[in-house]
Amino acid sequence: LTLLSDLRRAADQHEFFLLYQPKLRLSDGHCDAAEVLIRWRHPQRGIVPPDRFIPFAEQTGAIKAITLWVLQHALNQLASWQQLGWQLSLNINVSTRDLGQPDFPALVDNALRRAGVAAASLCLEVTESAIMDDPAQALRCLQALNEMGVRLSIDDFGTGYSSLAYLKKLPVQELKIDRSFVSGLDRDEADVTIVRSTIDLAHHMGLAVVAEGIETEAVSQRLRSFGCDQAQGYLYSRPLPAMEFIAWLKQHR
Ligand code: G
Ligand code: G
Ligand code: MN
Ligand code: NA
Repeated sequence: LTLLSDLRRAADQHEFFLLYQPKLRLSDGHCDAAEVLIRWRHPQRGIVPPDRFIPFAEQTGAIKAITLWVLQHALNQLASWQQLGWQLSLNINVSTRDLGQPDFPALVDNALRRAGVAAASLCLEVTESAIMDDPAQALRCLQALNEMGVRLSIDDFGTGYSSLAYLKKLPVQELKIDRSFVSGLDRDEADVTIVRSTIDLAHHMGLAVVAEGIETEAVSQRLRSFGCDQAQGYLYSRPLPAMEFIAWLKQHR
């Protein structure tokens, strides 16, 4: 339970840091985006992964400050990369609580302005379960963000229970296929069926498709043959600190 007070202090004490995982175009490997992933360097516990503290932060309301911290730091980082000539955009994960907050679009707008970053350089990832927690509120929130020009992505697609009726109404541009369907693509025919139908569904709805959790060349090749647009995974790169991400980009291009 001390984790809660620790969590409240973490942002002030500079215990959070961000990693960036490259997101590539599958057809030619071009990379112009990354997903931002938070880590917590706890003075006693060591590196605490987000699975361990994000759900907890959601329950206690600490998530609000964390999301704000992530937005500010990631967008400042993006602004300096763009000033150096890197044409990049970032994907940032938002939580259920964030979507339920009526002033969330205004917070995002404020963070973009303060950093001097165009809304189109930001893509927010929202899970299906966050949307289904309060679909009407999520829709209002996503509509406001969409009107600002922020791009929107459905994360962990296939693991929640969002109905296609909702998906149809949402102003999203991207769908991320959960890695639980991706990892077995080279051997599991059920996964093949699910992934191919998801790609077809997304394309028919005008959405770009990202596959996450790609660890082997065989999986990458299958996804390319299915027409998947973008890819993330350890095959290309693990999530990296900012400096290493830029070093990776230089090597990669
Ligand atoms: O990077 P990793 O696999 O440890 O991430 C685990 C989970 O934590 C993922 O579901 C990811 O979406 C979530 N996550 C990572 N960074 C953030 C963040 O900055 N904010 C929120 N809300 N979730 C995050
Ligand atoms: O839920 P979300 O998609 O935001 O979670 C992304 C998480 O997946 C991050 O914690 C990241 O560290 C992890 N991840 C990224 N690439 C791979 C991969 O190739 N394999 C596995 N097992 N995890 C990955
Ligand atoms: Mn994500
Ligand atoms: Na995911």
